[in-house]
Amino acid sequence: MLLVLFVVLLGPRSAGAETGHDLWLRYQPLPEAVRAQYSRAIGAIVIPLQSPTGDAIAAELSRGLKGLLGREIPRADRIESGSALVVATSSSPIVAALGWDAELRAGGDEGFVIRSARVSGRPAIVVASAGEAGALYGTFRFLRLLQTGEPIDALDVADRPRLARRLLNHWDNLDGTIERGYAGHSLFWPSPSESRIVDYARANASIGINGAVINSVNANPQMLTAPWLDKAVTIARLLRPYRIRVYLAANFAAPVMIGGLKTSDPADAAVARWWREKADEIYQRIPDFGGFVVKANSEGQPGPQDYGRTHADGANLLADAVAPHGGVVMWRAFVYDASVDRDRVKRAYKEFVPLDGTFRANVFAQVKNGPLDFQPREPFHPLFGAMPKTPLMAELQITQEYLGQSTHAVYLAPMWTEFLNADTYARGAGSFVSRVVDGSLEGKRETGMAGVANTGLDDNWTGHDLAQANWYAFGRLAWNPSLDASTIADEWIRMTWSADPLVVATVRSILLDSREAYVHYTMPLGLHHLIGGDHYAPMPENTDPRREDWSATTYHRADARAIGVDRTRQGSGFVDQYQAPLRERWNDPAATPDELLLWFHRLPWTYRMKSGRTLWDELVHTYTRGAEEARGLQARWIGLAGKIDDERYRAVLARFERQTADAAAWRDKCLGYFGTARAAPDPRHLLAHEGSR
Ligand code: GCW
Repeated sequence: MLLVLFVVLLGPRSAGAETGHDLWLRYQPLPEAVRAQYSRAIGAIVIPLQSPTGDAIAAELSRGLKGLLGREIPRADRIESGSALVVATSSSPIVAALGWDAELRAGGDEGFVIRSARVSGRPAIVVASAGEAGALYGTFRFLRLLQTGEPIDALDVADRPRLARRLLNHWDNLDGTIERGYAGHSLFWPSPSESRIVDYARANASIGINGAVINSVNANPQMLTAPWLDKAVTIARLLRPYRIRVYLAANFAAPVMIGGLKTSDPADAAVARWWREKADEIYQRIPDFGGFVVKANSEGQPGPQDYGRTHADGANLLADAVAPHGGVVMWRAFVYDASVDRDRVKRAYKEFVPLDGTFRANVFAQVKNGPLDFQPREPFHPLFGAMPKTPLMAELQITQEYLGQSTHAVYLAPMWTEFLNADTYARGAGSFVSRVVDGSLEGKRETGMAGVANTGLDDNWTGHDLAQANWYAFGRLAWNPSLDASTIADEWIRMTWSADPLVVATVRSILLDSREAYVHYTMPLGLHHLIGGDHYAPMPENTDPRREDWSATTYHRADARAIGVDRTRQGSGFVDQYQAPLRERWNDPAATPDELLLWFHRLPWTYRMKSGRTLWDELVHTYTRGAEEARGLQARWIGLAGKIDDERYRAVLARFERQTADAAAWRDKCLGYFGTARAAPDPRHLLAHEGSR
């Protein structure tokens, strides 16, 4: 095990204003003693790779080492004197001579080793991989070791990604706006911001992201026309050296909307031909194109059901078009057609489980972590473990649509690890979501995770400086879904803020407590969707005239007697979409954990909680506690004054001020509303709920 060297940067950094642009790749000078030690070990750099990725590796090392060590490290063709850093693939004679071939082959093109070794009789640190992608990832890992002050004298690191496709999904519209984006306009549209895209690629490569869907799933069909594909070609060219493939969101009605056909029916031969030719055209321009993501028959988007066909018919149509080129289709399971079931959270399972086994091999079902929609807390989506024959790509949301957007500090890794570590019991105890996603549960090779990006053209990329941690954490978990939230936080803090133990401990505690605090002051005890159209402010009274399932009242049903949704066998029966013993556990309020209580149960205000309090008192207690916790996060941040750069300190403080005020507003609004519902029933209100049960 490596011992962490304590690298204490004394005081805030003085040179240059901190915009947050550099993310976790700041490469600030290390303390003198550490610098001297590292410099001795890295006398020269040898990179026998003549390729765009080799150039990217060289550029990153030069930038990183110059920043961290304060000097240029010379590039050499071979090791002549002193000690060197070698970054190479199996095809290099240096690596061949080391005899690591079998091991590197087993690690695959994206795996790597970083090892202290002797090359030509001289000491060296060798970053080696079977492929260039692995050499790139190994380089960033090596830089991280330096950034976080690890000793490098007896290195023996080997790693490889557990998931094959690690993607960002950008909900970027072609006019440059971003759906649910809170950090400025798109990096890609209406025209690619080239230098930003290179920095974006560097940041992604540093955490192992290897694909990007560059347009919104609410897909503009124009994306598939020549002028927009030309721009995609440019974007692909910028991302390629960093081993990031471009994927596109496709509009299912494209054959009609841009192809001049009369139908988009998947059973129509002309439609199939149109998609094949479209795929051929895309691959001709973007040979490493990854494939399509499709949102079909969901929230008004067109899809195969418009023609009486199934989701599988639709997915297979596109899958056949990209299959000859090695592409995939990610068919989203975010469907909630009201005619399928009264309870929205049951609908995707009812539509997709019967289709298991009918999708082509290159189709993923892309499934959100929870069955509703990226709420602050949901049980895991019951599709995980329920479609053993279909690769499932987990979709997480990095952008904080329902979690305070770019105003509230909410570190999402604890929420994601809660999801990944959930036991589906699909093949008995230990059938964790992470094992569904990494393919090990069902022996699947097609694996992946998609994160809805929180990036935009804001200087600091993510609006809130602390939201950069969510981008970072997503990449790390897509690489290894077993990592824990605290380890990821530590890495990120050391690289992004400071290695000062006080800063690390304080920021870590803020991050780790933030999500639960958010749940407490917004939607505690399993409450969900207490919002209106902005998905930000509390709106428990929201009754959306367009759709019952867009209302808040549908999801809490508070009246004089009770609150919550009955999803037990007496209610909507949603519990039975889970395996035993979860279905029994969640069918029984006494066995259901407090955090999910009102998700599964409708309970009287006088219900006795595990704490001994009544349900109403517990709600008051939790909202009050949440608002205090928000103030506490702010107070901890204030303790960092003078310890970190002023620019980011102030920018984050301003957001904490708003967060604290918002948390109090959530508490007051929700307790006021529920208190009124409890005290003074509105008969119309009651009737509406009876009717919807
Ligand atoms: O969370 C909801 C969002 C929509 C989004 C949709 C989806 C892209 O409010 O903005 O549309 O989910 O995931 O398709």
